[in-house]
Amino acid sequence: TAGKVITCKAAVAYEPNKPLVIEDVQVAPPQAGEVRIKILFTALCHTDAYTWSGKDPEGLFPCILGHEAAGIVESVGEGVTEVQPGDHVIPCYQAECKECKFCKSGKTNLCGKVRMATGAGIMMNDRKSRFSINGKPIYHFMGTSTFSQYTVVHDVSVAKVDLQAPLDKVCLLGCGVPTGLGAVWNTAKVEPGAIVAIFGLGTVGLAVAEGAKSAGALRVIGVDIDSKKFDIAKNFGVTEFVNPKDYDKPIQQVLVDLTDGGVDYSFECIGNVSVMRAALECCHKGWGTSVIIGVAASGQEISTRPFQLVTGRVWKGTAFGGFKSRSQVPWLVDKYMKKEIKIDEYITHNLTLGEINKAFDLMHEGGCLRCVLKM
Ligand code: NAD
Ligand code: AHE
Ligand code: ZN
Repeated sequence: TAGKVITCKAAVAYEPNKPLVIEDVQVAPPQAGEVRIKILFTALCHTDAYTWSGKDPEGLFPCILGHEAAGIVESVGEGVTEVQPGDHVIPCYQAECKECKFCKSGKTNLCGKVRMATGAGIMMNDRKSRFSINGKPIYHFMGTSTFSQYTVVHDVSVAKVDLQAPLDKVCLLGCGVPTGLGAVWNTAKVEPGAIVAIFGLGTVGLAVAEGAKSAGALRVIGVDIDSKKFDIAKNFGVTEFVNPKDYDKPIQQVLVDLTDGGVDYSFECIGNVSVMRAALECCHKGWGTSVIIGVAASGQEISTRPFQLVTGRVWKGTAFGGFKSRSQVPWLVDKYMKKEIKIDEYITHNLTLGEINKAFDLMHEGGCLRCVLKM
């Protein structure tokens, strides 16, 4: 198949919120610096639903969504040296070129090399899409587009992983689990004995809990409006639960009262700007740090009294938990293989690509953490 167009099934988002359509899609061969991957398993992340909703300023239609997946390299374009056909890989929406100003800074995991293209739904080389249906281009998404049996990505966006690793599990290391763990380990750097609050107990929030537990946090307070999340959250390290619906006072006040002045670290894992404010304001005066993980809709803005920062609270954010993707995703895979981090426990449902709309329904119903689709 190398060098030839491949026709395969993909879920196409034609318009915001309109059900995805399983189509025969033509996938062009990879050009210089590109890799074509046979995707075997993909999960759904809340961010896919966000872009599909039409609220993502970078959301382009028609497109192929999906960014939490694993597969096998089918072919590579000219000049690609770090992977070859047959390699098992995880596509990484956050690239790592190791050469740009960002990669060399030692201060961030963001990479500048292909970010413009991945935000514009095209490939760097010729600014075109590799996906089409009967000659009509379909946009890429986040440089990954994993809701397709084959996809083309930039070589700087591919992490090569252990051949023994089960791809139906490690696909989750493409986004949600590393994001939560890394927010704790890399961004907040939670220390033993800390008091942590987590807003939103989906996969990202539960991975924050797992990270906090492993960092030695003393109290891990989970906040969610869906009481069904509470039972499962215990298994991930959440020690106390708070449902904002049970209180008349603002949730930040509830947490300050519960913790003798506020938490040491808080994490917003929802994408709701008023919760982001609450997450900052429940932090302890003088040092409390709040990390924004959730992605908020276009036009939404955060606010608080500057006095909150003047008096020592710190507001931060994180993308992919601060992990350098190509360098560290293989390390996370190894940690999973050594049973040092969970993955299986986040997978509550398994469906097929053809059932993708049902998978999105499950995500919105609650009771679902990650749903893995077999391609
Ligand atoms: P999810 O939908 O599985 O989980 C969200 C949880 O928040 C649910 O349990 C829901 O009940 C709860 N919730 C909703 N509104 C709430 C409220 N007002 N108060 C308390 N709880 C509330 O989502 P997920 O896949 O875990 O993703 C979480 C967020 O993180 C999303 O915004 C997603 O886009 C974002 N995200 C960011 C990154 C990053 O790199 N920054 C990576 C992955 C996901
Ligand atoms: N196009 C969106 C950006 C959303 C966003 O912030 N994405 C996160 C990853 S979410 C994964 O589930 C991220 O990594 N951001 C850094 C980057 O380079 O995009 C919008 O809202 O504009
Ligand atoms: Zn994601």
